[in-house]
Amino acid sequence: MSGDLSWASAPLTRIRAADELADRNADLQIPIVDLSRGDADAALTVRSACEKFGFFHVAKHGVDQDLIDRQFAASKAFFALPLGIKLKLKVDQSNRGYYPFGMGSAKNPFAQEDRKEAFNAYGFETVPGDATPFHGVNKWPSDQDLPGFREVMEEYHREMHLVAKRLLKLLAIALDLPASHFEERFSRPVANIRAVHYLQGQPSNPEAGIFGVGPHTDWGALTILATDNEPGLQICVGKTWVDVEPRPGMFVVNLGDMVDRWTNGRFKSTLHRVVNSNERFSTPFFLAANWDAEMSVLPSCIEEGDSIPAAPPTCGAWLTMRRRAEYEQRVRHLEDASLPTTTQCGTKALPQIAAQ
Ligand SMILES: O=C(O)CCC(=O)C(=O)O
Ligand SMILES: [Fe+2]
Repeated sequence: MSGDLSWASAPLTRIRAADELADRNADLQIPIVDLSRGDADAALTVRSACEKFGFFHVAKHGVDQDLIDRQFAASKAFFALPLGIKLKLKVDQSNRGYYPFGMGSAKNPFAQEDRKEAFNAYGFETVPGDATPFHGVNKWPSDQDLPGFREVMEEYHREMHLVAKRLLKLLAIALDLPASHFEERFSRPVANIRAVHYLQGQPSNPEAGIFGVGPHTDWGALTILATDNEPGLQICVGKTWVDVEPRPGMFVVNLGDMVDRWTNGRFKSTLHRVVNSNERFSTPFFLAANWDAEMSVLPSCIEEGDSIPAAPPTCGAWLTMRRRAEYEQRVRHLEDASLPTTTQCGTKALPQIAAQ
């Protein structure tokens, strides 16, 4: 990786916007985008949701409830496997396979380990042994260990990718761009599903820095989340953590850092976390752009006086930087117990990445 990395530590404009939101005492209901409506209509709700919250629910998305149920059944069956079988699939630099409980939080270096276990699979694979971060081949349990798991997860990934394409179209329209604007930079996206299991008997305790998932922003472009309707997800609005109430049959969508950067902070990547009391299952689908897509700011989102970095990184460099920076920050926290154990709502989430 080379180039000017100072770009990555530019201050986030979303913090200023979040404060303004608190001052206006805004309505805290996260909007619902109905995908059965026409593009122009749906895009209007997308626009206001992305400007205010960076989060929205998606209704009438066209994905069969039966597939969602089968996905959760498969995910529960996977986590119920003996640990020895799951550990045969332990994640490596390709980010594919099984994250054991207590392995560490990839996203939140401040909190203690997330109280979860997870399984990751990507839609696009390369070759075994590809040393590029986030590249490689998926790690599936054998048919003997868990018949049918791979098929359901692959089907679910394909469906999520279709929903994501529709959302990218709505995002483009919401930004007054041609509907196909984002197609090129998402022709071979870095896209994964992650089945997550928040364990029974491991409740969160925010004061002690203990979370299902610690406060973080997502690194990619957008995330489509299905849950088992057990509450837990909270988002930071102004200086307050706000519960995202489960809405059966709907997905929760949030924007990641890439869209925040492309839109110069107009569309937000919002700090969120999971504070759960009970066992919980969720499956986010994370969509980032093509590995070599540029993270340059959309010209229509640049206002006079904005300082726009000259050398934005590629999507791949960005993902790699985020992972490395948070790993390094975690090491610093392990070495220095006096550092804060969690990110406060309303403070900056992105780790600083030194220019080199
Ligand atoms: O499980 C959830 O509700 C959200 C998980 C999440 O934010 C993440 O994995 O990035
Ligand atoms: Fe997240």
